[in-house]
Amino acid sequence: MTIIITAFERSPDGGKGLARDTRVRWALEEAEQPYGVRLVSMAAMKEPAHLRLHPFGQIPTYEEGDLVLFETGAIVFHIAQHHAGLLPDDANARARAITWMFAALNSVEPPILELVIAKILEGDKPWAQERLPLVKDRVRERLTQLSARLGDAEWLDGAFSAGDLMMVSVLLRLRPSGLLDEFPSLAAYVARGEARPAYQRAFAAQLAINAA
Ligand code: GTB
Repeated sequence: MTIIITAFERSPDGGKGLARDTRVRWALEEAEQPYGVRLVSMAAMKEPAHLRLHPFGQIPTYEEGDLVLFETGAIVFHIAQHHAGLLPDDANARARAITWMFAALNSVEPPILELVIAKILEGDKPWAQERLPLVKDRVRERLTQLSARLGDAEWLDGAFSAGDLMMVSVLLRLRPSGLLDEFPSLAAYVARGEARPAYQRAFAAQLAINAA
């Protein structure tokens, strides 16, 4: 069954791969699943046709026959559950990999999003300069904890999994801030993720649309 995802007609990042369709593309590439992409404008995302797929009027969405999904966590989990390559067979290792997916989305991404909001949406507020260091320190706290757990390992728990895919995707959003470089082991971890052929294909596919 053909898989169709949605992505920005033109991503505001100009092809840096930071929009969330990249993590879905990456999962599909790791799982060796072909997919099509329907590009949507910011206006079309808020129209009834797209709202039927995504209640919050966002990208990405995922369609596979009668199945319609939104939320990248659910989409990547669905792909990982149904195809080899993203979750270990051993039940406990699988549960731990899923735990890392949730950790990426629920414990690491929120402070990173706070930073993005503080810089981009609130940067001109009179209190912004006072708040920014506090927000950055909350990101640093999570990165300190994460790098302590990663240690010298290549991936978070044994072989590369959907947990790493999600964590690397979340950490990539930090790159423009320079904060990632304060944590060399995490910067190297992200670079290992980016070096994977599946990520390279996913990145190139979104770049082809956004750099045109
Ligand atoms: N929790 C949802 C998920 O994980 O799927 C969040 C989905 C989401 O935030 N989608 C964004 C969106 O559709 C695109 S990815 N925004 C439009 C809207 O809400 O109206 C977020 C994003 C946007 C832009 C950049 N960038 O330019 O660097 C990076 C990430």
